[in-house]
Amino acid sequence: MLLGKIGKISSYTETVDIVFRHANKAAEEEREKVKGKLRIDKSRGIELTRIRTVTSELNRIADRIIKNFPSFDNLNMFYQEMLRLRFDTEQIKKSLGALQWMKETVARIEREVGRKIKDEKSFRDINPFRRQFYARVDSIVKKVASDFILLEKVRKYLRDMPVLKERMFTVSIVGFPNVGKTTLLSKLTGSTPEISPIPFTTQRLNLGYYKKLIQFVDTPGTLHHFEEMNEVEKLAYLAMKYVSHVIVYIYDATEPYPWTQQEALDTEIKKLNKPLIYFLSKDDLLSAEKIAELKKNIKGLIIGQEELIQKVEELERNI
Ligand SMILES: Nc1nc2c(ncn2[C@@H]2O[C@H](COP(=O)(O)OP(=O)(O)O)[C@@H](O)[C@H]2O)c(=O)[nH]1
Ligand SMILES: [Mg+2]
Repeated sequence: MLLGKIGKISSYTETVDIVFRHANKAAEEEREKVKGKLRIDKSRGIELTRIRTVTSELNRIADRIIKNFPSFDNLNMFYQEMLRLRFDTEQIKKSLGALQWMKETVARIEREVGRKIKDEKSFRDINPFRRQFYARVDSIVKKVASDFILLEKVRKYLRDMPVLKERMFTVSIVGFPNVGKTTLLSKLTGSTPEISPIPFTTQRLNLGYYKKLIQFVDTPGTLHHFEEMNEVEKLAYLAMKYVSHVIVYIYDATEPYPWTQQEALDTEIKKLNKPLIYFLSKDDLLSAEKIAELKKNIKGLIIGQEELIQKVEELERNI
């Protein structure tokens, strides 16, 4: 879980409305309590309650956001990079800092105005202090209007993110399109892979779980140029780079893509320096001679999913 429990982050105008409404309600309750007191004491009590309520409500709103947002530097690189696909992460930090500034500034002004209200001798002069306070609070919250908007966008993005279990032993299934990656994932992890929706795209990142112990990630696309990948491909690539412990590279000798290209992609994948397992798909379509020849050429080539899962479990125990 990346985000703690934060509901929708309201806009500047909504926030000011909510806060002032709470303050007015608290002031009405206070009005009941101060009945029978001197006019100046009544006025002081009511207005102090009002400005304190504004401050505490803004505190509550800011803290709920600040405390529940993930701390980026502690996030797994997968999530850091994933956020960078959409957002300027430095700006997110600044926006969280802006909320901290907002709450501290309002608290300071509340102390300042509170002192004036306490010192004021004429009840007629108390209301203007409150009006001043409201105007200043409004302009402070307005200064962080764009921060509220950004943080709400980030919140929605994080809420809809695929829940990769970044601490689980993870295997990425990689290879050219149509070599049989998704089929293999389904066979290894049950017929319907657990599917996570990606916001704003129609495509999905396929995740599958073997005995609740091993997470498999299906990697769509050809993984050639990061900039040219669509968002799902990028996520799959980032999962392979930052979350996977092992990569299963699929060779398909029926050649939906030319063999030389499959070898070239293999060379690229090797650069990630992760334990690499070679798997031959569609062996049912190949002659025994062809399979023997491939086994000779590709060291450790695995044929059949039973042998594959054995190998993965062995690595899971040893890594
Ligand atoms: N005969 C045979 N066909 C397979 C095998 N694995 C996948 N296919 C077929 O190859 C095509 C592409 O498979 P798919 O899993 O979608 O490939 P992906 O694009 O790598 O995910 C589909 O028509 C599958 O039915 C296999 O082991 N044997
Ligand atoms: Mg597929």
